[in-house]
Amino acid sequence: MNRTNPPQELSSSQLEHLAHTVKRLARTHGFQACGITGINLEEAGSRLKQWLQQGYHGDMDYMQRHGSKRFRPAKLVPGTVRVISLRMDYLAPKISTINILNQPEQAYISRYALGRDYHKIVRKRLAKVARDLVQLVNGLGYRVFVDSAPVLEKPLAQQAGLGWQGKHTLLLNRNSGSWFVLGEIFIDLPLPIDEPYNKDHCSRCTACMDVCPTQAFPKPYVLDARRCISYLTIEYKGSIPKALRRPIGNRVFGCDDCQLVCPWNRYARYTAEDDFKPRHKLNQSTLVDLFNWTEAQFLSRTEGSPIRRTGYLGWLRNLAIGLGNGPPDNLAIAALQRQAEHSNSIVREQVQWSLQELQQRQAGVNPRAPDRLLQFSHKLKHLDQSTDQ
Ligand code: B12
Ligand code: SF4
Ligand code: SF4
Repeated sequence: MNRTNPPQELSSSQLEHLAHTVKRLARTHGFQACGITGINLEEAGSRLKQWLQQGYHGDMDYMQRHGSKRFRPAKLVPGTVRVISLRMDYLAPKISTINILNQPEQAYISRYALGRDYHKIVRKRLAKVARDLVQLVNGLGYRVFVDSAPVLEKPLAQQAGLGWQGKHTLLLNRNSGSWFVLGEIFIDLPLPIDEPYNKDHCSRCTACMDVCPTQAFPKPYVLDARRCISYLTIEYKGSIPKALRRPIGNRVFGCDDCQLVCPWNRYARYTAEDDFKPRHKLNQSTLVDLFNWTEAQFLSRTEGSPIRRTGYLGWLRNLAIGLGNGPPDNLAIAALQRQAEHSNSIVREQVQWSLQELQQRQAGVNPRAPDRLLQFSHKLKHLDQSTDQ
């Protein structure tokens, strides 16, 4: 915990006033919502343990590495008594989604990853809120987090009143959907806590589960990450299982389908942050264009971007899958052929699989699998109105 001076004794009315000030500071520094909660996460902790026991985390060893620290904030940061949970919206205005997913030669990059890395944006703002708070509370102990440590961010946000965890497991809100990221400030000051959000407005809807291209939900509210395209294209370093390659379609970094179909995202608001706006035309590039990037181009064009996480080899692997799922045109085949002898065995095998898919498709043997999202197209027309395409 960051601390400069001995802690200060405060009356309950001073604490009440400070809680209001925290929310004002959050807005001033670009957050759209902010709530304060305690540190009891035992119920979410036992669900986390069940999830890990099922092996749903796949190769994400970091999800189990820290034991109970993930659901006991005071074990992670001794002295913590409250967590301030904050939300920042990231959806950039005027960018196509469904149009891109429906054009198999285009690359679909999940909406959070088109611009600057949210970890960097949010961390900086959290630090500003905390610094302003320290000016008001002499001796405040605090730590800021944004997906940067073992923290159960969604249950904390639910307890702080920011929304509920939907059947797709993301946190969402009736007035603002789910296109946002979360961050936290752990503090050692007993500020008054907010009401948890105990309602669940999913009701009988199952759109997110029905649309999921890889059928990654074994049951409502539970995700088997090993089948999720986000895990496969971002976190997973190995060879993507053959059975999941066709459903991935042209999603080359992350996936948004479960959010795209969610009715509550009709109420989502666009971000005001320029940093979330697409860089290097990542919202309107073809698979061939991106696959042709050299490693040096990849490194320079993904500087400060979340896409760095997949690495150049992961990038090639993912784009090769997209190409294998696309139209069998000469440009795509030539681009794949140039990498057919790649020194990395995972990329090489993937390229060969994709070439085979395209050759079969050229011969009319292997039509492109229809996307589940098509079944929802009539409901999603609003998404691409007044966009760049
Ligand atoms: C690991 C991880 C992933 C993994 C696993 C996702 C998952 N659902 O766990 C993968 C790589 C697949 C992933 C994907 C994505 N992620 Co992610 N991810 C995380 C991370 C690091 C940890 C999440 C976690 O704790 N998982 C563990 C399991 C146990 O948690 P859970 O699914 O929430 O499980 C709960 C439910 O199953 C619930 N439950 C079980 N049974 C029942 C029954 C009922 C009735 C109820 C109510 C609940 C319930 O209890 C469990 C424990 O709370 C967080 C950051 C963080 N530190 O928290 C970001 C985070 C969740 N990811 C985020 C984002 C944006 C994404 C993507 C949208 C990115 C993309 N576009 O590709 C996708 C969305 C996929 C999806 N549908 O979840 C954001 C979500 C923001 C939001 N609005 O909620 C977070 C919070 C990062 C951030 N700082 O903003 N992610
Ligand atoms: S992100 Fe995509 S693959 Fe993952 S659960 Fe949502 S719809 Fe399924
Ligand atoms: S799509 Fe339906 S079930 Fe899924 S999170 Fe949204 S409201 Fe809930």
